[in-house]
Amino acid sequence: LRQWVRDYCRQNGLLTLSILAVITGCVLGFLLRGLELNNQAKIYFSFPGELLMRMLKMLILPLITSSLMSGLSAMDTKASGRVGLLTITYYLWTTFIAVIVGIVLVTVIHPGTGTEKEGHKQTSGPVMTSADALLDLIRNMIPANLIEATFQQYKTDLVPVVKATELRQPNYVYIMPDYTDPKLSHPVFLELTPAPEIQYKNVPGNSKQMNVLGIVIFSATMGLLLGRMGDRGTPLVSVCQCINECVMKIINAAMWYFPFGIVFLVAGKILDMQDPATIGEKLGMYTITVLAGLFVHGMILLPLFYYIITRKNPFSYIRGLLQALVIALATSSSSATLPITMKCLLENCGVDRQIARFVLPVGATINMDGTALYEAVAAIFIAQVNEYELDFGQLVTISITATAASIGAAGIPQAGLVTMVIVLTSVGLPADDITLIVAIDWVLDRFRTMINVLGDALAAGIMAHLCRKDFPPDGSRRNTVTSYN
Ligand code: DAS
Repeated sequence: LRQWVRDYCRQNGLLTLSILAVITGCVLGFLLRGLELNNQAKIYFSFPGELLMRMLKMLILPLITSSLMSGLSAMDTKASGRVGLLTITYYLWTTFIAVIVGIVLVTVIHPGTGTEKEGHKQTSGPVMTSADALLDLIRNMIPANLIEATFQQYKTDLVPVVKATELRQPNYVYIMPDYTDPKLSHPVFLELTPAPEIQYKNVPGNSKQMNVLGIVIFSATMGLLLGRMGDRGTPLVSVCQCINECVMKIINAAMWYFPFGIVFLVAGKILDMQDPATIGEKLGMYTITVLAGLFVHGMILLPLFYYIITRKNPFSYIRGLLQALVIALATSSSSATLPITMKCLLENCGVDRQIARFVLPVGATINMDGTALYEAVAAIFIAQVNEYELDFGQLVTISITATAASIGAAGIPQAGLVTMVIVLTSVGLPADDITLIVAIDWVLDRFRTMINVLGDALAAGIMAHLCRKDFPPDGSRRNTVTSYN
């Protein structure tokens, strides 16, 4: 019995503690809601959870840049081209499938029927087409200033939960105070003029959300070029290898703090949420539609694609990812979960290191199946509440802009809510109506983040299988430029 307990704790101890931490956080949050803590008490209470988020976010950039540069530089040109093309194609395909699942479900269930709009004044939303959304996406693939983009990525951790103000002024959005940040203990009005070429009105900082995309593209390009430089690139590749290994060691050291941080992270969010009763009667069917779509896509379609391609049991693979899925649920940030996802893939799922180092950072940035599905469902739900019949062309527009908006969403809490404005305005729906779904978003955000992480991880398993000839499990590399493992 003592040996069994020792083995169980070594293999599943952290996962068990993390799951118990989520449950404890929920119970504690609901118990403390009755005490009606003031803002100051909430800030102190959320402090351990904020530390957990900062630990994870601190690792995002060094992990993404070092993984991509060391991963791609170790691939030969043909292999990296094949992996890159297969990965991007797979990501776009699964994201589009997720959107179709969402559209079918929200059209069949029709959750918007009977949901009234209280106290809403319609404002003339900005007219923005799918082309605008796609242009904004492409624009942000090339950040004008890489250093600024890096710091902007950090700045967007205070993701604006957009709430249309009585001001109804263009370019102003009301940022709900984020209790975890003492500087923001009062509402903040932000002027947003993200892209001089196109003045989006009432569209929250989507441009700012997307700069991680530019960093990923820069790092991937550097990795490819380093691979071609042979010995001349060795010093920088070695630096990237060392940074990558240091990041993984920091994760191992920090992981035992996670359960403690998760309790306060989850409880802190529950303390802030609106009355569950009012959310239930107005947004019950909407919540069920989104969760049903996420379940169909994440637990049926994605595992089916994995089985069809690899002929392996997808659920034993998913079992190895549970720690990452729990962190995604607790943090609602796929970027913050990235270090844990990388660790699960390498240690539990046996995915080749070079594949994981390329597929995961790219996936955490552009592959968000859960977000795409959610944005399509939410946009059509809002159209139903407005009794606004969408024609086929508008459904096609929603499927394109939801895919583009999910690609542009950063892997941080409620990024999907922010970029969803692109989808709403592309079919002429008022951006203000986001406030119809804000109340439940913090819950749905956790589940769509889990599906985002699951989609990235399953993609890595599929790419490892499809490219196994280039990356044989014995670690020998066929005609690679450098011999890094
Ligand atoms: N929270 C985002 C993520 O980290 C997803 C979203 O906001 O839609 O993936």
